[in-house]
Amino acid sequence: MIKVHGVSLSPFVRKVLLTLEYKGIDYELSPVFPGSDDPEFRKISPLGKIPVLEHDGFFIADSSCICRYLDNTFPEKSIYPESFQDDARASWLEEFADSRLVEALAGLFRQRFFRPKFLGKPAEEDKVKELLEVTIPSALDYIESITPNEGTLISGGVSIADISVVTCFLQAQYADFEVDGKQYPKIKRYLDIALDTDLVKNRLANEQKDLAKMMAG
Ligand SMILES: N[C@@H](CCC(=O)N[C@@H](CS)C(=O)NCC(=O)O)C(=O)O
Repeated sequence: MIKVHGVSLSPFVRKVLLTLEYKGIDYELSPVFPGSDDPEFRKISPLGKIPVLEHDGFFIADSSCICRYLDNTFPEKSIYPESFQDDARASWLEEFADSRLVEALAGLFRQRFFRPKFLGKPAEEDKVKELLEVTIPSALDYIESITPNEGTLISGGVSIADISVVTCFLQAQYADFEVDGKQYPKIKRYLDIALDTDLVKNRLANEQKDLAKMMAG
């Protein structure tokens, strides 16, 4: 049995859920909030971060470690390219997404969605300005430069690079962020296709249900 400890509104949890759903693996989501100091959670997540994967009594933290473990354990529909160079490039884009793109797009989510909805505080406008004028353009300039005119980020099919990058843009949707197609035509084309897949549409529909539950209780 597979259990994911975390909440689906986290970009890193979403990355794992998209991987499971893409590969058609059944799982259960066990809600744990980021930074939980529950001692049982700290045993399985020494850094206190979500997600953590549980598989038949085996526990592993960190979305990158989890996705690699899942792909090794369930090799059907692999999300890691076969060639060593493509695999390295996919891992690099995963790393860029998990660091710089998360900082930019989840940063906006935090300001415009998380603070007002969950903390009852307004966005910090100086931070929003910095995100919109500096952090996000710098991250998107790079993503635009590596996005192909057609197909997936690494040619040959969906990879961990696509899953990691797309989860960040989904995060930004909660902050009403839209990619400017004039400035970033390749990202726009790529996202229009990704967002129209059943994989992404079903994920977002499930997030809405999770969000409604969270807001209710
Ligand atoms: N490198 C980790 C990062 C996970 C992460 O930063 N998760 C955030 C939630 S989006 C978290 O749990 N933060 C709580 C904290 O840092 O205390 C991964 O890929 O899983």
